[in-house]
Amino acid sequence: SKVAVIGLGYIGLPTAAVIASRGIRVVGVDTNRRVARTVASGAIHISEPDLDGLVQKVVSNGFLTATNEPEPADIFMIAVPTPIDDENRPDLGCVMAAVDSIAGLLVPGNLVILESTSPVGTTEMIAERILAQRPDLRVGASNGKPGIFVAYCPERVLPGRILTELVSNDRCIGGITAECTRRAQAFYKTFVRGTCVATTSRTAELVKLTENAYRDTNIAFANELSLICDHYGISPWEVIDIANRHPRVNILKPGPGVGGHCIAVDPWFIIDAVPDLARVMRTSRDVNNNKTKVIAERAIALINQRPGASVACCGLAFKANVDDLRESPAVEIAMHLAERFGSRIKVVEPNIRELPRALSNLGAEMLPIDEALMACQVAIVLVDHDEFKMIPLAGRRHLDVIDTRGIWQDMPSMIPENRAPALRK
Ligand code: SAJ
Repeated sequence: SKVAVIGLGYIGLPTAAVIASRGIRVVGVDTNRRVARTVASGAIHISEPDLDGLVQKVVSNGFLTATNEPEPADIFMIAVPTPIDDENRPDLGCVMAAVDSIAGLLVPGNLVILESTSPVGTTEMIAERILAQRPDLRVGASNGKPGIFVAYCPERVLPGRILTELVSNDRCIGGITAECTRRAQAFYKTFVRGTCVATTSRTAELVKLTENAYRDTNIAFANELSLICDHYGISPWEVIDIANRHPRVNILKPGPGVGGHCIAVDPWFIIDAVPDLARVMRTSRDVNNNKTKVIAERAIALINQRPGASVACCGLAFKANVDDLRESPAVEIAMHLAERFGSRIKVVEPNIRELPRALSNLGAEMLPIDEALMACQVAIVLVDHDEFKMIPLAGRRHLDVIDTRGIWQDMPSMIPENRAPALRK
């Protein structure tokens, strides 16, 4: 059989490569010509451990090809972005465009799978959209004759561990009909080692949103707690460490806010649909966004107390040990600081080669961690990269630190975010 994967991003490309590595013919489709060309040449345009080698292998042995235009296949997987707009409403434009691009190619027996994070009801909407363009088709099977099969199967891999989690994670698979589910399940079992749990498309859609909303809410609890600790002048790291020794307590880590394109986005797909019911989720979004503002304000207040001091901004990525700057609270905070303090801001981000233009235009420059800590009098830790955790801190007593990730708790001169004297009311 042949699989067409529509969208060659962080999910589509690794998925296409893993399926191709099982000896199944895969065509990757991306409307971005540069992306399609890059993949077709056996190279990759995103950074993810071990993906380069895998793509090179499956392209050179012919199991993975890439192009701009969808072509006939047995199975179509849609893995395109579903962002939110300025009003926090889901933007399904890419999904609908992908559906329209394949509708004309479908023949009875084809399986269409949506992987993109989507509001409840989207998969049913897709099926209706296809049937509106193709009145000759039906969904499911009747009297032994197949129509097309439509199912939802959300991705749930963690960036940085995608190739491992793609195979080992349990999957949740929800078809429009039971036969749709069964067919999609049979397909996923060819490359997933985790359990492929069968359900309905609407349940699968809500499961995906629930997972990320749950994490967002739990991080919000930690972020709220960090401000409460701050009020009392108590270390949040110590409170969490001790509280987590309780067998039924497991508090996540506070930080400078929640970034990435999933956890900070997906709860809105629920909140937008049922605003009156999603009250904790809504508040969690506000709490996490507010944490970013609070950190920016505190950093500005501290830097204002050190006229002329250079400031090491440690980390830009949205989380540890990745190069992904999308929706990163660290970038937002660094931008605020660079807008005010220009060339006094020294950015440290070991995972990227060049500073984003917006920051360099404001006069900020990039330094390696050791040089930055030597040259600066103030350090703002925004990401818990391994490189930062490993840096020896002895002899750096001159530094005033706001450590939003709690990686330098042992540092003698540290001003934990909850104890910055300048900021105590
Ligand atoms: N964060 C904290 N404190 C924590 C944990 C995370 O502040 O204790 C922050 C991170 O720094 C980051 C953000 O939250 O800014 C999100 O990071 P993450 O590692 O929790 O998640 P993502 O966005 O990399 O991936 C998530 C995962 N979802 C869950 O863990 C429920 C992943 O499994 C999903 O596949 C992915 O979203 C997605 O694509 O939906």
